[in-house]
Amino acid sequence: MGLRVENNAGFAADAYGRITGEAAPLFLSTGPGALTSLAALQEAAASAPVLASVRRALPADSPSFWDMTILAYWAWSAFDAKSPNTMHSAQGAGGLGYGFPAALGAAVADPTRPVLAVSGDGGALYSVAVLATARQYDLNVTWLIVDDGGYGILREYMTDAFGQATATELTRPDYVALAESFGVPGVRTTPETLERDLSRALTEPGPSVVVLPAVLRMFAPTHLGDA
Ligand SMILES: Cc1ncc(C[n+]2csc(CCOP(=O)(O)OP(=O)(O)O)c2C)c(N)n1
Ligand SMILES: [Mg+2]
Repeated sequence: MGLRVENNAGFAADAYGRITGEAAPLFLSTGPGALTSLAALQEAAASAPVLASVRRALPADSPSFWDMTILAYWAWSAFDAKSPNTMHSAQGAGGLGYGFPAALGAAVADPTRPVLAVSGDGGALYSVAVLATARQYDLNVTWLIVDDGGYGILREYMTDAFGQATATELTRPDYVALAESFGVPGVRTTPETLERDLSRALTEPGPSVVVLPAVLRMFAPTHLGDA
C-alpha cells in the first residue's frame, strides 16, 4: 500500500479523519520519516474513535482539562476545542496530576457549564484526594480515567525501543469503587458506550467519575528528526 503519512501531528489528525469520518483540526502533511504501513496506522488509530466519543459527549462551550495520558496526546493533535479557552493541558511542564484539580478550579469559576478532566490510571493516583473537594463543594466536574493498567506511554516507548518494559505496571484501586467511597457516582464504560456514559455523567449535576478500561496506542513521536 503506497500510503505515506508523516511522523507528526498530521498522522493523528489524518487517522482521526479516516476512522471517524469527521475532519480533525489538523491535516495530513507529507515529509520525511513517514509511517508507511497501513496496519501500523490502523493499530494506532484505534484511539481516534475514543477521542471522537469524548468530543461528541462534551458540550461545545465546556472546558476540558487533559492530564499526561495517551488520549491527551491524541487530543493535542486532533481534538477540536470548538470554543476559545476551553482546552487546557499540562503540555510543556508535563506534570502528572494536573488535570483533575485544574478542572475543579474551572468548575468553581463557572458553575453553569459542566467541566471535564481526562487522566490515565497512573496520573489519577496523583490527585485522588481532590475527589473529596469535588464532593464537599458539589462541583460540576466529570473525571474520565483511562485505565490501561499502568504507565502506558512509558510501556509503549520502552517496548518499542528495547523489546520489553520495566516498572510500568501499577497496583491501582478500582476507580469506580474509590469514587463511590467518596460519595461520587462512578461508572465503568467501554469504547462503545463511552459517549453515552460520559454524556450522562456531564449532564448530571455534581461530580462524577467515568472509568474506561482500554489500552490506547500512541502515534509516532514528532521530535526525533529524520531516521
Ligand atoms: C509528576 C510527574 N511524574 C512523572 C512523570 C513522568 N510520566 C509522564 S507520562 C507518565 C505515565 C502516566 O501514566 P498514565 O497516567 O496511566 O497515562 P498513560 O500513559 O497510561 O496513558 C509518567 C510516569 C510526569 N510527567 N510527571
Ligand atoms: Mg495508564
